[in-house]
Amino acid sequence: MTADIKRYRYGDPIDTDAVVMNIPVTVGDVPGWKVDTLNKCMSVIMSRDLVVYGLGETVRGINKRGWLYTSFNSDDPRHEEGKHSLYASQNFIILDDGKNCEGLFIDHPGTVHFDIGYSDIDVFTISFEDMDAYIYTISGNDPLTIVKNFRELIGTSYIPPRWAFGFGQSRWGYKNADDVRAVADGYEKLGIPLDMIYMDIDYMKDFKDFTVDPERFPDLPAFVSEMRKRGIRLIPIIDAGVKIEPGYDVYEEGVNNDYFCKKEDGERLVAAVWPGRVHFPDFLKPEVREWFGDKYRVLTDMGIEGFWNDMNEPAIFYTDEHLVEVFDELKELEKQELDIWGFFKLTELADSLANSPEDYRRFYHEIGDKRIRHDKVHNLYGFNMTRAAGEAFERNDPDKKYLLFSRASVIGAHRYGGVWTGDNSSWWSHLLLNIKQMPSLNMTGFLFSGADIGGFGADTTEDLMMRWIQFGIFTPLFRNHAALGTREQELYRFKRSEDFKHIIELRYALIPYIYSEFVSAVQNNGMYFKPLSFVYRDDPRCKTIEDQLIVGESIMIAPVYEQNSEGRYVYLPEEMKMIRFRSVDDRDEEIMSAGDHYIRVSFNEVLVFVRKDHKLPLGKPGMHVDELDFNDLKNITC
Ligand code: MIG
Repeated sequence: MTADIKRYRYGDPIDTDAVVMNIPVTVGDVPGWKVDTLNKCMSVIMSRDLVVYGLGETVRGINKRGWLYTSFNSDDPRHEEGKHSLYASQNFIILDDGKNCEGLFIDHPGTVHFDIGYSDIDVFTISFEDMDAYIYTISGNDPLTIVKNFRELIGTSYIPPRWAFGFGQSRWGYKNADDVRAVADGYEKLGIPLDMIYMDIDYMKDFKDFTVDPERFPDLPAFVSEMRKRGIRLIPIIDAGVKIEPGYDVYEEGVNNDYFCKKEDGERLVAAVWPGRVHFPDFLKPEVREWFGDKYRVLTDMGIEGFWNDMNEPAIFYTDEHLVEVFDELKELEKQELDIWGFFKLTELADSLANSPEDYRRFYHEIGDKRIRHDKVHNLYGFNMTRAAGEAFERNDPDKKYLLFSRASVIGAHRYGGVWTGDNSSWWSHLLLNIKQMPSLNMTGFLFSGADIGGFGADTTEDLMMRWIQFGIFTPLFRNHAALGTREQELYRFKRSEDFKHIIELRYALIPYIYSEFVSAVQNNGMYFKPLSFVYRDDPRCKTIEDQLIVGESIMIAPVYEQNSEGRYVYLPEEMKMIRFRSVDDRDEEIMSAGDHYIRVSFNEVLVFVRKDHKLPLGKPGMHVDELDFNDLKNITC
């Protein structure tokens, strides 16, 4: 296999641990690209037919042509198409003109710009702030072979426990055990299956990692087992920053052992995030990972079996230094008579406080005996936080699987956990974005992934939630999550709760298929979600279809993602059997010919298309994954 992968070296690359194979360095430049080390960039002319795939979690489409994407993990909750960066940086791309294709992996932990026909519609330029990188070329006859070869290079993706394929309910704002109980009650009362309830930052004492607020959760171990008896697992959040508070063990140990990131002058960086002033553990150091990873035991000892790692870009609300600068400038402004430009400056100044590029240049990491400025290895931070947890679980509990996923990510992190796509909004466009992000994430090794279903920010509507759930039942990570202050969106709150129940039951009946397809995609370095064009290579129509996906090997889905729509156009690359599900048992089947069809899809219906010569196994639903019978399956064939 290694014959299909070549490695090129530029400058003095930092070891990122993205790859698990040691490929010898080929002397010379990446073939086919014009490399300009002086200007720190490389470019290629794109033919008219060329499609560019990859980049994992970004805005816009499956075909990345026509935009500028920047790899720099960013806590930006407005995932609009004008943005260049989200929380993740997956620098793997596939160039495919239908006949020839090639994969490229840019192994670099700092800022990388992918200008894919933005500055010049025909030119693809990759540029660096520091051109210290290993660049891998991955060959293969088709995109799936390239993905397979690439994934061998980066190592096997994370597999969560089977129960993590159940449905999870989350909301920022469940304040205490009673709030969580009420959620369990709400689902139970209507008989809607549920496996997980997530605990957001409010469970902690003053937002301190590895603490539990004794007033809100007076006896967490007892509460964990109470919920387990009801078939529900609690999944707490862990944030990256450690609160500065004398007497708090995590803070004290971090200070005493020199585990926190420092500034140029050797003082520890002080940033403000949820707990107030915090220090950032230097996760790039193995001993810090070991220490922080072991801390998860505080919660696993109480019976907790899963976590989500947040704020690990790391997100910074402000630093002491930057706050002083901004206040100084504000005072200057106050002295002047405010004109319109002054007014704009005023609002910009306040906005400039969070996640400031200067702050990311203000602190350092220690890698071996080298001190490296944070911005140069920025994208490794979240990876190494998740790795800290993943490695600790394996070290301390090798026979057990934990659920683990992260907000920030980079290639390498896929071996330790999954990802969710962060703070989307309750917008129809973000349902479509979710559909498009999934196959891109899968290419880059992130198979256990999903979005906040129903949307995190803004107020959802019942119909948006319904259509989103109807797509979400196919995503491995299947979680309804919403922001503090937004409309409550637990499924039992809606009027058509019966319809929601039927769709969630359908998910549970599909779990035997979903789980086995997921695991086999991981084991074979394949993709659980594929664009149609990866499967139907000879059908040129498929490369333009981004709102239908192949799920596993057997089925195609065509979700509805527009408000008030009563159906949609679906393109069938070949004859398939369409199943129209209203519930697991209430369904119709119809053979559909290849070609374009307008298909009506009522509010309570999900369409599944079974591919020719494939079968879809369907089980019986249950209230929890542990209750499902994975052997009692009925095959629907085409
Ligand atoms: O600044 O913990 O993306 O899922 O609910 C917001 C509160 C912090 C961001 C996460 C979101 C979570 C929220 N967190």
